[in-house]
Amino acid sequence: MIQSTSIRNDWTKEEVHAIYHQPLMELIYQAATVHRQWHDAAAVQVCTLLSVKTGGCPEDCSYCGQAARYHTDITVQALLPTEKVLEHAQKAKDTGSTRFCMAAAWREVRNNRDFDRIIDMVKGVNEMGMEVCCTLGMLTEDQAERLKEAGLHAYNHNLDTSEAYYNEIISTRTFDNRINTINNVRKAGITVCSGGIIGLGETHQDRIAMLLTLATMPKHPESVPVNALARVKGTPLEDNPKVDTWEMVRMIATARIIMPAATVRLSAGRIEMTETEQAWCFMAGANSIFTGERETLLVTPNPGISEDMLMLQNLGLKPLQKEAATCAH
Ligand code: SAM
Ligand code: DTB
Ligand code: SF4
Repeated sequence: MIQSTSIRNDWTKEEVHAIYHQPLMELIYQAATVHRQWHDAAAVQVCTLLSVKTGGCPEDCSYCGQAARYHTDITVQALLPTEKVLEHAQKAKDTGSTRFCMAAAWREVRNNRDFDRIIDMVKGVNEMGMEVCCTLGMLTEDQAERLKEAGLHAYNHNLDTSEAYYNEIISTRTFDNRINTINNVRKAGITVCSGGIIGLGETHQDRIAMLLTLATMPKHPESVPVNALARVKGTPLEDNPKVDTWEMVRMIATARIIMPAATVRLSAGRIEMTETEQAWCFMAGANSIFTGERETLLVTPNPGISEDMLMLQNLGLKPLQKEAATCAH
C-alpha cells in the first residue's frame, strides 16, 4: 500500500483547526484517502466491552452514570468472578471479537486482591488469543508493569475533553493526572487507547485542543475512541442536546488525518445513529466498534452483535480477522 502521509507529532493548533473546519465533504474525502493509505478500509475491528465492576465510583465525572454521587438507575455490581469474565470473553471470541476490554468503575487501581483478580482475568483473556484491554482508572508505573507482565495489550484512559474545559466536567482529578497515567502505561510498553467525548458542552476549540494533545504526544495512541455523550438520567449532563452525527464525523475524520496509523473507534453513541449515519463515520476513517451479545456498553444501551454483523454486511465491510488493525509498513 502507498503511504503518502507520514506520522507527525508536531501538529500546530492552526493546522488542526484548518483540517477540522474544512467543508465537510472535503474533510471526509481527505480522511477517507488517508484511511486507505494506512489501513484496509474494508475491515472493522469488532471489540467487546465488559463492565467487570459497575457503579459506586467516588469520582464526579459529570457525564458518567457510574459516579456514586449521582442518583442514576444503574445497579451497583462488585468485581465479577474471574470465571464469569472468562466465559464472557470466550463468547466474545466465538462471535468474532478480536479485542476484549474490561472496565472497572474505579478512581484508581489499588494493590489489593481485586487487582490480583484483574491480573488473572488479563492472563486468561490473553491466553484465548484476543487483544486484551483494561480501563481501571489511574495507574502507577509498577501497576502498569504488572499488567504488562500478565499480557495486557492496551490500556484505555481517555482525555475526555480539552485541558481548558476539563475542570468544568470533572473536579476530583486533573488533566495532568490523566497524562501521568498515560505516561505510565507507555513506559510499561502497553499500547495506549485514549480519546474523548463530544457533547459535554465543549466548544470546537476544545475539541481541537483535545485532538492536538493526543496528536502531539511523543507517540500517538494506537487507539483513539471517539464517544458521543450517552446521556444518563440523574447525571448533571442528562439534558444536554443529542450530538449531531456530522459533529462525530468531523471529529473522527480529523483524528484519522492527524493520527493516520491509529485505530479510530466509533464508541458511545451508536444506539442513536442509523446505519447510514454510522456508514459516514466509517467513510471518515472509523475502523472499530464496540458490540456484543449483552447489547450494552457499560451501563447504556448499544446495538447487539447480530444487528452489527448485518450492518457490516450491508456496508460491504468485514470484521477484522487478525490482531493488529494497522498494516505492517
Ligand atoms: N473509571 C475509569 C476511568 O474513568 O478512566 C474507567 C471506566 S470509564 C467509564 C471509561 C471512559 O468511558 C471514560 O473516560 C469516558 O470517556 C467514557 N464514558 C463514560 N461515561 C460515558 C458517557 N455517558 N458517554 C460517553 N462516554 C462515556
Ligand atoms: C471508551 O472510550 N468508550 C467506552 C470504553 N472507552 C470504556 C465506554 C463508553 C461508556 C458509555 C456509557 C456507558 O455505558 O457507561
Ligand atoms: Fe468513575 Fe470512570 Fe465514571 Fe469517572 S468515568 S465516574 S472515574 S467510572
